[in-house]
Amino acid sequence: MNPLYDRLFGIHAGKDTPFLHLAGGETITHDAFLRMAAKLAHVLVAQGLAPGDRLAAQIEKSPEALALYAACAQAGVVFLPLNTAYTEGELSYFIENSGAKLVVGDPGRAEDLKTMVESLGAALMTLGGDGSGTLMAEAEGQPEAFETVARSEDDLAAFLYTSGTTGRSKGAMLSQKNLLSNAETLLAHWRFTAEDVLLHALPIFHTHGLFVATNILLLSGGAMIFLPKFDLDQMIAQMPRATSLMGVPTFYTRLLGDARFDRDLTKGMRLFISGSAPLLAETHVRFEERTGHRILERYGMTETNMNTSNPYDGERRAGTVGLALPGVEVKVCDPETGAELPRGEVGILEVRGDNVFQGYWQMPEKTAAELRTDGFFITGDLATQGEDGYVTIVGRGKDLIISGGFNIYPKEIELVLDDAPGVLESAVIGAPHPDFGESVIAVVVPEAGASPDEAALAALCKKELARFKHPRKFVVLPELPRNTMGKVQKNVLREAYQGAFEG
Ligand code: MLC
Ligand code: AMP
Repeated sequence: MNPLYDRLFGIHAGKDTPFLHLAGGETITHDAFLRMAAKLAHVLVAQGLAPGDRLAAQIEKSPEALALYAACAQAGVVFLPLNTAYTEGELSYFIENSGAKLVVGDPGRAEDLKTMVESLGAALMTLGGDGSGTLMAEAEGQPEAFETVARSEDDLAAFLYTSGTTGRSKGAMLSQKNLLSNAETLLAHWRFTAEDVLLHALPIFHTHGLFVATNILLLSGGAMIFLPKFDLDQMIAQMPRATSLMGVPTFYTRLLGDARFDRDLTKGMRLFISGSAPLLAETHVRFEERTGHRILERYGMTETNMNTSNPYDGERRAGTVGLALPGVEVKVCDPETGAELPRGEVGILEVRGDNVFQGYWQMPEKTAAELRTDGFFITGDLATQGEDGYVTIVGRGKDLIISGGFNIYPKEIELVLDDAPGVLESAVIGAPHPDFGESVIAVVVPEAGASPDEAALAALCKKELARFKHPRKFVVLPELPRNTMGKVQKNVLREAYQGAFEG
């Protein structure tokens, strides 16, 4: 028995129904997908991977990349997908920290990665967005069936790294039960069936695109229009073939920015879901005016999968993230004492359920700081819950910027800038951005007599940090605003620069 593989994948063996529709017109059936995954599972075993070993993948989105996820499930290997934007330095941390035995990277970066990967005791294979590279070459002669490795619901299925306020990324350990329970809840809640065709334009290295979108469609037996990334023209072209879309708010503001996106184009759609970042109430309203559809907003995290959702049938209330999902408990607590607050008061949201992760890999102190012994996870999000149960996220208790659905922890950028020549200290903040929701501003204080060069700071960020984390604006100040305790007042900076990306 291997619940994750059996329930998501194995049930489709022999089915010649469509699973993936590709932009070029090709369709991959459920059965063909499983046969590809089985071949890959043989490759993993041939590489010496045993159940519980980690496989790190930094690869472009493709059917083969998704089949690698299925292969890991079938072989009992822990899947660790990584953002394709990560630099070599960022990547080496994840490989070392996770103890990954096999790394699958892009063929174009193989030369650069090989030495680093091997020095960390791992092996490197390659997979390109077009299926090129050593992984599929090795899979070529392998059998199309693989004896599924027995696993239990409590075994780990995936690691997803999430950054933290100290700047060190933590590997969130997700069990089979975490993934399956949430997928089953969401399938029922959002009424997915084998008739559904999901327009899939999210990356598959995060919770949203991999677990929320893919796992639900696998469970339902439906199909996905599998686009390599969000491309406005492709979205418009493919929408008439789809029944549903899951996206970050940037998807919806970009669609609304195009006059072709209207009631007629969306008439075959039954559901638009938004999450990963706050959807402006204004976007919700404009969307309904334009299309007649009300976006269904939900709220989740890497550590917890999905926690709350607006209802399918009831009121989808703009500006809220809806109600606790069945099987998930939520409460709003005092940040200092942890005591539950009365309804309507603002506090830190805590959540509990089968969806909540198993802890951070080899970081017991960080796990203890965020995951209570009674099972409640401290999300770090500031929220209120109304008498009727609707939850509204009103801010963040954690120093976090969310740009286009990607999380950016200011500390990581500050650590890079503070090391730059001529920089005394820095403070990184987020400011509203019309396309990405929020974007990054770096406030830099020079050392006495120094005048740091913006181009040099930008170049340093480029070397050290993934593109989406790069500050889009630098500000030089003689000193940072501080309170009487000496703590940097980021709220003062946020207020001062809140219009930086407007107009
Ligand atoms: C790309 N860039 C970004 C960016 N995405 N910069 C900041 N923030 C982002 N999110 C960079 C590009 O590298 C490019 O650099 C420049 O910005 C402009 O790129 P673009 O072509 O406009 O961007 P695009 O490739 O279209 O990507 C935008 C996007 C994408 C919003 C479609 O970022 C995306 O798919 N985001 C989804 C993220 C996601 O899945 N989050 C879920 C996390 S799970 P240059 O050098 O060309 O200027 C989670 C839990 C939950 O949060 O609840 O779901
Ligand atoms: P991640 O660590 O990438 O999983 O991001 C999780 C964070 O995204 C949460 O802690 C929230 O701050 C934010 N988030 C996710 N969904 C929503 C939403 N619908 N509204 C507001 N914030 C959200």
